[in-house]
Amino acid sequence: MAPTSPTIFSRIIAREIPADIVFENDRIVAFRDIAPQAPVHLLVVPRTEAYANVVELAAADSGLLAEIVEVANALAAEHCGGQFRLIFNTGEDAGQTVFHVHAHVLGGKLAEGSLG
Ligand code: D5M
Repeated sequence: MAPTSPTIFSRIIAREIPADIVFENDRIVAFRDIAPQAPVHLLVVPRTEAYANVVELAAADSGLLAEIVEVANALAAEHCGGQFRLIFNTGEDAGQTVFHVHAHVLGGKLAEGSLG
């Protein structure tokens, strides 16, 4: 599927669509996933929609990628005791549905049948 602009995440960041936002700063916004796959399931998203996936982000702005990891770690400390799974689905066949790079932060006891 071709990426669309603005992405649904840009619309959340612009407050055009409601979301349960748990963190924001000038570069990053984090909110609860609408379809949680674990007791804690947060999405950490850069405000920019310039990068469709983590490979593009890493190539262009590794500092922003590092900030996403830092925010994920801080949110995991706050929401699920500091232990978490960090997932960047990359490509449609890998399950990516929103082509605006985002990290899934999964914590708590994982659902039966999930990876791991
Ligand atoms: O992950 C995209 C994720 O985005 C998926 O887990 C659902 C979530 N999503 C989609 N729409 C919303 C809204 N409106 N609020 C919160 N979460 C949402 P991917 O890795 O692309 O499959």
